[in-house]
Amino acid sequence: MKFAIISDIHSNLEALKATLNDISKRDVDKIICIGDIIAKGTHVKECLDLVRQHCDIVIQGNCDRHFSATHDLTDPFFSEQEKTRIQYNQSRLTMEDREYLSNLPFCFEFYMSGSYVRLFHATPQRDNIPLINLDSIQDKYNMFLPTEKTVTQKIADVVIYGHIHHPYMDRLYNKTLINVGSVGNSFDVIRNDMKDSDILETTRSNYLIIEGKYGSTEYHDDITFQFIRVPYDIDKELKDENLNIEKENHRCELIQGKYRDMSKINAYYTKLGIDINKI
Ligand SMILES: [Mn+2]
Repeated sequence: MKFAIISDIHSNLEALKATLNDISKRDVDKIICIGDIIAKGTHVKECLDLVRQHCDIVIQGNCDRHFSATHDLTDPFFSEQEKTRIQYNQSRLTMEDREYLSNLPFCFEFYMSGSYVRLFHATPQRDNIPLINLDSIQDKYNMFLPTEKTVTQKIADVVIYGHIHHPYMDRLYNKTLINVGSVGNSFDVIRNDMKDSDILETTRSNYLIIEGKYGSTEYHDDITFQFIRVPYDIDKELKDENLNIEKENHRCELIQGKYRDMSKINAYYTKLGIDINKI
């Protein structure tokens, strides 16, 4: 069995089409989306429709939950920018779309070639955490532990998640931690003009293929993890940008691979005693 795992499409239609086209050439049995179909980009409804058409399993991301929910926009908690983001996304969706997004599951789990694999959007506790990639060993270990939101109370052997928008694989305590990266909003937070490579090393679409014996609790068969990067037409995606109220931030992320709110990232690392501009 071969599963393609996609995440963080963020209303980027060209990226999603290029990714689905690449998947279609690889003899994949199922496509699993692990969240954040909408928000940020222009093509909200188009991306949701394509995901619903092509994906066999869809997990809820923080943006799917937040932008499909009904909010009291007179609450001073919402900034003008946040109100506009919510209104833009909801203006592109039907009530049925919003119900679909708000009822998506939190987690999906299965055995594959002996390994217990758990998929969720960000962490087993919640779908939203700061965008970090220098977590402590303890933070990483916690990613494998069950919570009241996981399907079973097993400790996972393999965890596959999204949310941070850049792919990586790590190993600890015989376990494997994988981030699939983002289809439509790939960026890196560790940046330095003197050290950075070509930006296309970052800004292409990212997804993962996992292949092995589905449902098998025995270590008799091989298991494969394959990271794939797909180029897509960024200029074409940005052509309809006049519709999008977040266009400056959005262009910066898609073209330069830079997260829109670096002050949030800087504040997070400062608390850990790390000056992100000096690493
Ligand atoms: Mn996201």
